[in-house]
Amino acid sequence: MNIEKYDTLPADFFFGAALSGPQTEGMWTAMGKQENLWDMWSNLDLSAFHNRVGSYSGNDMGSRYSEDWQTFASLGFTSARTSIQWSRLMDANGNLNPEGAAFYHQLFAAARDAGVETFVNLYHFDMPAQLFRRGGWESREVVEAYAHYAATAFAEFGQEIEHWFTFNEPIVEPEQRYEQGNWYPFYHDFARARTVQYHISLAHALAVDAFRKAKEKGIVREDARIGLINCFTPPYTRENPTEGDLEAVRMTDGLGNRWWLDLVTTGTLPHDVLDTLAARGVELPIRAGDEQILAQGKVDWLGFNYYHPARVQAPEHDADEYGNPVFAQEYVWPDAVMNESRGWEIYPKGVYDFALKMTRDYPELEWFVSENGIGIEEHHAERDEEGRILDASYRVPFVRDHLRWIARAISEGAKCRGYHYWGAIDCWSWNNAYKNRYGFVEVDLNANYERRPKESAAWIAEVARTHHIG
Ligand code: BGP
Repeated sequence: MNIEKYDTLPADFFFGAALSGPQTEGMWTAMGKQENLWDMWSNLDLSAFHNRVGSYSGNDMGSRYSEDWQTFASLGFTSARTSIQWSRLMDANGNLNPEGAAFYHQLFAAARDAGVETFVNLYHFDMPAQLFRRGGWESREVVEAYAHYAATAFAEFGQEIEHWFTFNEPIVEPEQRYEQGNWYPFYHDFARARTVQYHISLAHALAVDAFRKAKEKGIVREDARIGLINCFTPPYTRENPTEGDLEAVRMTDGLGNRWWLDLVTTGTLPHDVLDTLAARGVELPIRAGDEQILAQGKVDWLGFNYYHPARVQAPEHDADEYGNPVFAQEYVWPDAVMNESRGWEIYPKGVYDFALKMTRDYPELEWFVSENGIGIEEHHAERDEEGRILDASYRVPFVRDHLRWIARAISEGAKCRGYHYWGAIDCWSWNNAYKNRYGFVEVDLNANYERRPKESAAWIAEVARTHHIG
């Protein structure tokens, strides 16, 4: 496959950065911010975080945002997506926190001054702690609270922001917190995870509904659009698969990908997945009227975060040690190229395969690559005489290969409009904290978060300006 010949992206293709409030802002108790789940976990057990760097730090963007927006502009980026922190915008009574609102007005204004458009996401794994104590995403009351928060954000920033997103990666909290027990509160409960997934779907749809109503009333701009962002994993299995392998692909794809794609294009959830869940005794908390709520979930466009594929096969056991149903197990592909720092497979063709799947199955859907990037341990990184991190040997091929496959997908009809790089300036990565660095720009934790371009920065700036994938 001669992928090198796909070396140009369309003139109107946009480049930008992806980031989130909890991973960048810091200032975790300032401006009336309430505790969120990350602060709560950091307070409970700092040793769970790499080098004991808890949620408090962000990457100091809260005080350096003017500099950071200018840095994005200097990389040739015309947009950047961050998130509003629910725990900063709203107070403990569910009312607007004016100090939090003022912070975001300043943040967005500084982006405009730098010539960067802010895309705003409303939720990035950051449940306010007091709402978690009241049931979190397992509770309808919290779903309603989210819808109220979303409507408040539309009212406050509706004239400033054109691009809105309800959720980042809504599949991640069900998996990490409720099913796989990796993140606080460490549950291993498949059924609770699906309840959370279902409630987040309702919350998404209620927020879209609030957005449409706000638009009708002129509360949000006429040109405003709303979308959802998810980490879609193109699913693969072994060559010459058994029926069981194909079934593993169906459910992996169904729960992680089609669930959200169907929701945002048709306002429904995939019937085959719901049927299989019911057949395995997994009950969703469905109430009368929910169908009408979900029907509001259709979006204007979609964000596709792409890091790695899913390689699965038929499971050896159909239940795990906790009694949860198991639909698939990992298939170790012998040819896989791994990012050893993160434990994720590097497979640039996956973005193309999934793009063509969307083009085929959801032909009207417009989308962009809303996150992609490579996080490498740079603790002992090689540096040049000026102290610049020499990262081009791995970061450039990673981004270049993904961009080429995107260019090819576009040439075959994919409605992909742009590319946002994750963590363009190094940031805090949840419990990995600063272990793996994604940035074109280094954040020096030993020098008060000082920023310094890495070797790859000049390369991406050139690509973003010329649209030539050199
Ligand atoms: C995505 C999240 C981001 C970001 C990124 C990199 O799943 O949306 O918040 O963190 O992955 O992953 P990590 O930070 O775990 O290395």
